[in-house]
Amino acid sequence: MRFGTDILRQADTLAAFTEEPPGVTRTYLTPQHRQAGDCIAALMREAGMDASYDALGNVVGRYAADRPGAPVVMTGSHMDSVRNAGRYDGVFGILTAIACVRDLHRRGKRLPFDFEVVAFGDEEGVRFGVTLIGSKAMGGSFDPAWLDAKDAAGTTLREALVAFGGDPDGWRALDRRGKGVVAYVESHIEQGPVLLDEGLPVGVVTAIASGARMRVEVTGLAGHAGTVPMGSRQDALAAAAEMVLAVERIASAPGEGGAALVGTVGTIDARPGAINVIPQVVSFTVDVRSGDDVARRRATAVMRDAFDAIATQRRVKVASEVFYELPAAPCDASLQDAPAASVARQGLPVRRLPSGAGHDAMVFPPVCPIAMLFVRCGAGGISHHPDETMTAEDAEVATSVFLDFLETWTPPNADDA
Ligand code: HGY
Ligand code: MN
Ligand code: MN
Repeated sequence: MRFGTDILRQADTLAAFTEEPPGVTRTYLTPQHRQAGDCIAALMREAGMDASYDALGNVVGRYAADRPGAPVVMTGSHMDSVRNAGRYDGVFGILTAIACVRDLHRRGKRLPFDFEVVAFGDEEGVRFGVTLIGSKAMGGSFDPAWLDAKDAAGTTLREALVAFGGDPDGWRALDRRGKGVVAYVESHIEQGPVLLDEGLPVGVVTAIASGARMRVEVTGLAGHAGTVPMGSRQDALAAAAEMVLAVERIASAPGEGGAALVGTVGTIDARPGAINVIPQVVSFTVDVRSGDDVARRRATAVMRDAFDAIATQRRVKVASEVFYELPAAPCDASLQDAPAASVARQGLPVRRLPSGAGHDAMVFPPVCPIAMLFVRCGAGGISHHPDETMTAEDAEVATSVFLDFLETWTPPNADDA
């Protein structure tokens, strides 16, 4: 195998850079971020690329074109993870691209474009609650207010960037709009069961689902668990529990125009957090997705109305804030056709499918057309879980497809950029 075995071995190496062994937890601007970034930069250099960290801790590898003044094609994915993650989410998109460059370099081949591979430092948003930090800076949507976001220890993003050796004010220079980038194409594990169920190793993404994230805080009244009668309680956790079920109920029904929805309460915290005290303040988060922006916005509004009604009925207070919202990102139809043709040249059926997961690609439309390639996940398609898995054979196929795309696609006139 030219690529697959090496890619999985490299993913195993990166998985060891974790804050919470034996699982994979690698968050932004941590020592583990540095370990993974250094390892990826070394792989890039060994493959024949220049590689360096940018101001925000992304690792950027460049494989120069066969001519000066060539347009730029970008790819990449994220090197950070969720808590207790799998080892291929994000990482596969970085390693498959480096494998392509290594093969080109070995053959002494250059492309008609500068090829940039980016290992983004923060896509998941676990540490500071802000997601897609590196890709948003490159896509022109970085918000400097994020520099004051704090992690659980009270460290601001600005402080963490300085400690990491980054430059909190360097985000402006990362904006790639109008800088000759003509395509962004990302490879990623599917993180779902579609390709697995249909017996296909790869797929071509049609669009990336829109997402919104809410913070909700419910305030009731603490009291003695043994003496406060049930009928007179203002139990913040019981109210929050009813709100969590409302999220599930609303997201389970078809959205506006029948659009599919998903809704998740991933974190919840009850205070004061004693076994014999009625909870007074409960905070939880809601993640709402749909391929349709209108349906997602409508469902979010219906959820917030439900929270208000439940709070009134239970004599507690509720405050909800949408702190993150990203529109659905359609992949560029003509650009998509190029990797699709590469799939067909491998003798495989071309399966086009949407992505329910968010990806760095979704913030690049202001820079250039985007396309994505999916590779099959095993174990029922599970992801964001240690059981996330893929095979070396599928890594081989996906990398061969990506390499074929790189060697056959001719960028539009650079003036279009
Ligand atoms: O949440 C997502 O869809 C991605 O894993 N950040
Ligand atoms: Mn993820
Ligand atoms: Mn991902």
